[in-house]
Amino acid sequence: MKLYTFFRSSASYRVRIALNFKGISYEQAPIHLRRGGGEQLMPAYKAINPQALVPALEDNGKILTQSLAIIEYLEEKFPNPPLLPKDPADRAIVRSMALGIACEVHPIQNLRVLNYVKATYKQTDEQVNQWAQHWIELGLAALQEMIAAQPKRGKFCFGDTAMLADVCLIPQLGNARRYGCDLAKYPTILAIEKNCNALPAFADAAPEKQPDAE
Ligand SMILES: N[C@@H](CCC(=O)N[C@@H](CS)C(=O)NCC(=O)O)C(=O)O
Repeated sequence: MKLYTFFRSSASYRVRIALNFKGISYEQAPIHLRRGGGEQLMPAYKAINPQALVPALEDNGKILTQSLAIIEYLEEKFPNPPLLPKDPADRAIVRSMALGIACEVHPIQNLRVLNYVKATYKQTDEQVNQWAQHWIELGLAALQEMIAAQPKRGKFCFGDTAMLADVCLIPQLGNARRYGCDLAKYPTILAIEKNCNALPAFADAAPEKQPDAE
């Protein structure tokens, strides 16, 4: 498999965790999101992913895009170890936590959205950071409440095994720090982060460990 990725991209980071978690070996094709105005916008990459976003995964000649679609593909093809619980209601809870980050938080603090807000509405870097912080903190607060409220409370977002929600949470925390969020408000989440990063699948997927890290 070949992963089109950028070390600092949190959506790519999700897929790197999932690949490691399932013990799948893969090669990396780095796409630099800033160099030359952004390699994701160049025709060579848009031919791979017309959405001009990383990640994309190439497997057996097929190109897959959108990190959660890719991870669900990996889950179906390589069910063990699982990233979703067995019970349908539990699966829905874990997916809801994951989507709370991937659909509600991440897209509105993404590079192209922040660039647009900054340029079109003449915002300063500080104002743009405040925008990102606002949405990230709203999402993390909601997630922390969801984690605390469910009876299967354990070492991870849902029980004692890392799952899809954790795969989305850990990369989002990197973005939270980059935009200056105060993470001390989320002790449950910080404890989960520690437990996740003790696992090689998570630790090896960290941005600073990637071949294209700067
Ligand atoms: N929903 C997409 C999000 C992908 C995404 O936003 N990727 C970012 C990096 S984390 C990107 O490529 N940004 C490029 C840009 O904003 O121009 C997914 O989960 O794959």
